Amino acid sequence: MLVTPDALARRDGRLPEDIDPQETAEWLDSMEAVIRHGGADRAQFLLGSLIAQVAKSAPGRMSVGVTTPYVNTIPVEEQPDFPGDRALERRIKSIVRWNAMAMVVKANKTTNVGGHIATFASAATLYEIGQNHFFRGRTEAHPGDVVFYQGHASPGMYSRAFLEGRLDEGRLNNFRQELQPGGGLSSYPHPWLMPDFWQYPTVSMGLGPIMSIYHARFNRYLRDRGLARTDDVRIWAYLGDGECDEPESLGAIGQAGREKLDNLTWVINCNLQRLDGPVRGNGKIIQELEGIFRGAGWNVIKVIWGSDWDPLLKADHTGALQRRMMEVVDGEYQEYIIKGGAFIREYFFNTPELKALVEHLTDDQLANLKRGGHDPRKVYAAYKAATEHDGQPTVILVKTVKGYGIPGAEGMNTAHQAKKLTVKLEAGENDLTMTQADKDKKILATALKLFRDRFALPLTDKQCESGAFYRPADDSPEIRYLHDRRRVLGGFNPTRNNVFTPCAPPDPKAFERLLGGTQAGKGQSTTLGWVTLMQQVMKDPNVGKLIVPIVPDEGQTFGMPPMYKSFGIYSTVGQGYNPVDKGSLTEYRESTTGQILQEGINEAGAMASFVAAGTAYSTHGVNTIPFYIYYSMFGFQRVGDLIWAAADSRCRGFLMGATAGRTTLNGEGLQHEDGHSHLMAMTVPTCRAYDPAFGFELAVIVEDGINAMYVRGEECFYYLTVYNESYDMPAMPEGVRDGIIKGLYPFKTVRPDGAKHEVQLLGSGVILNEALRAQAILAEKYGVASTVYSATSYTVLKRDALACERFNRLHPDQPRREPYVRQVLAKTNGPIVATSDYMRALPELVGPYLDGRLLALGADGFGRSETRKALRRFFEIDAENVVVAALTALANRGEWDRAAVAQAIADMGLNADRPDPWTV
Ligand SMILES: Cc1ncc(C[n+]2csc(CCOP(=O)(O)OP(=O)(O)O)c2C)c(N)n1
Ligand SMILES: [Mg+2]
Repeated sequence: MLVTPDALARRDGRLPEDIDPQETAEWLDSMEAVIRHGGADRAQFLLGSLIAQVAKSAPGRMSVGVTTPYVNTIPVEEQPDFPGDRALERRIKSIVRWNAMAMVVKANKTTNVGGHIATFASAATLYEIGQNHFFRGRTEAHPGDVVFYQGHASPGMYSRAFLEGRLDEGRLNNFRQELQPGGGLSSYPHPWLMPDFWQYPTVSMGLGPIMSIYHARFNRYLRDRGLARTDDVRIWAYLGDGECDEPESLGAIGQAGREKLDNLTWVINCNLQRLDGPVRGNGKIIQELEGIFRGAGWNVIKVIWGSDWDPLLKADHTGALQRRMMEVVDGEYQEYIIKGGAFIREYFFNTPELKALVEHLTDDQLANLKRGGHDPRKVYAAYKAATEHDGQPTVILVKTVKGYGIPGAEGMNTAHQAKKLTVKLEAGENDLTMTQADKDKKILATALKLFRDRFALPLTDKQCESGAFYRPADDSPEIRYLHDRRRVLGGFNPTRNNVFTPCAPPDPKAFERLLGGTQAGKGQSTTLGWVTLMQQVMKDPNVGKLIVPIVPDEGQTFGMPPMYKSFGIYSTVGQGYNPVDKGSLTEYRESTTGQILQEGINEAGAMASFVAAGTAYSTHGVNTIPFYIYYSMFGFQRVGDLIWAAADSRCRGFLMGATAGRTTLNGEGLQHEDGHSHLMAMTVPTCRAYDPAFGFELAVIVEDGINAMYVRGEECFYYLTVYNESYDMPAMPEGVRDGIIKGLYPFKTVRPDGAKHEVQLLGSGVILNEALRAQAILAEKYGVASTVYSATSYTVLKRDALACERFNRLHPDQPRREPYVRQVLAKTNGPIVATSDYMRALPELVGPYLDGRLLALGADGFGRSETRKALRRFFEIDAENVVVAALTALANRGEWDRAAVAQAIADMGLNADRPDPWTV
């Protein structure tokens, strides 16, 4: 029985319905008989022959095995009529091509800012069909389709926006020169840089694809939870074939298949080339991708051949042409592009039978037999079929030519990097007395004219040679047509909704529970504190339903199961089984209205969900508030590029780095123990990173964070580390709220009677407890007074200090601004010692503002498995090391005797001669 993965996926894992059991039984009986009498090999042969027969009789229609023949999936008979004006659309497309090319060529005449011509050249038809017939714009009634444009194709999008009158010539002149007066155009899609144009960043290969899948899934979530009407919204993603090698590109396609995301369409531009050369020179990328996608439950539509091939395939009675199409590898197909018609006749049509098939065609006609992606009818048919397909996401695999129509670049391995046009000058033109500059000018002018002629652009030689931008008059048929089409489709695309509508603030009551602290002896970890907080905030009348908890298969580690039961895990299909823990308080409850996104072991996917949820304020006008909780080690380090893309997307929300710290997640060892994510968080300009020590700090930061992002409209996101160590949580002291948010506040002062010396101790996260313990030892054993501060955010302290420093530097005649960290510490006495579960470099960020008083300890080096106590001693961040550091710092100021420090090292049980912890 042939059961293809495709058939299985379409039928929820059940076998297709048997509409004629009698006939089935006869077939099965025959096969039984073959196996009995002829053996398994004979059965295998017969099956193979059957498959070949099916493939021939219904090419591309029936999936027997995971791939179909190397022909278009949609047969000519099922191709719909093309609804547009083909001639006009071609003229518009040619103009878009011209301006896109001119923009890059211009930019590189006088600068070295770069740009890409070949990518859009190969994809122009793919985008123009979308623009004239499919991509919906944003209207009052419809949020518009979301299109993840291939990053390197951006000149094409700018060029179209220029024709649409949305960008002027000045902007085009400043492509990749964003700091010029009047503004420029960003190299690639960057919502941060062009907030009312680009919706999502895509240029880091693989991120657009994975984000598009989770965006499509999040649209289902919004619909099923009644938060937004998303049924009619389509997510389009444009990918390069080379891009598919990125693990992020294909890593989540199973999710889209499983969840039947038929609101998702991918268009993979298979120009067979990436940056350096062929994507699969020795194979066939389209066939490889077809198998992968079909296996993952996608609807696959191949657009390989243009209409010129249809009569040839029709005349191919023996299947010889189809076989030849299949046996030629991509490397050879590339050669045909550059070698011309005679070569194609000789080497592709390489048998008398094949040669006979094309004897009526000239060499030029052979060279012009188009690939499917340059044929609007074929592309339109594929898009239409994709948008009408139910129950599966669709991938359209389109064969094109990289650098299509670009003189000197078409089909060449160098096409990707081409920034100008080249041609070989004719003998007569190649005058030996010409200077190189004149020669270059001549080459460019000749190439531009070739481009003009190929695409029949109405440009004079003079316009052409100067590479001038071209826009027909507003009342020209081209511009009128283009506007009519976009009007029908609802408006322009891409456009980003840059209007943020604030929501009502959460009731402060939701945060109160954590402010009171825990009962003595009944400690709590900050991670569990977060779970407690979530359970309150998710019931808040204003923001409760907007909270989107996201977790990648670590919920049990973080104590989340009670949330599974009360809020449910979102599933597009609900729960078709009884969970084994049914009825318990921690029941694994899946539901179509569940609020939690449980992503499986998939930090990249979870991050993509975070982006979808954290940008819904823009895409859908819904202020969903994602809280993505994960092992802190597997965040910035593992999916840092997605976090960067989230920031670029102007994403809001909370990243919760759980089981944080190099010594606190004590048993898990080197790969799990995070002592540096805070340094990485600081590198993301819109990320506000906090390392709270107590439940009340967490509550204050989360409340202020929600208000900052969703009520006051600040464009940022938060990173909070939470730990899995339980200890008594104090109640919030008076007057510390502001300090918690600004990154530093004094928590406790101890001044023993007659104290002559004083130190300031900074602690963060759980390691604040070590600072407190050191404070007690310093007071009791050494008579030293101290104040312990909770340093909740070195990032926030640093950014404030940088802003003050910059202001002071540039405004020498105005009153100096004092960084907040100085406002708190400058007037205090004695040295400042900092300790945390993070690297020394973190507290040292504020060192320059503390008059040389800071001595930072930290967990530098690889983690390892041990008890917390042993690890904190190992990394020299525990109370005893803080004590010695404080006495050393006093000795450095001449306030303590060095011999007494040596004694303290012995008293504290420290080994002075062990190697640096970061070297072992
Ligand atoms: C993560 C990442 N790695 C490398 C690059 C550099 N890069 C930009 S485009 C490109 C080749 C793209 O080839 P393909 O995906 O086939 O797109 P095409 O231009 O052929 O349509 C590469 C390697 C990148 N942008 N992102
Ligand atoms: Mg490519």
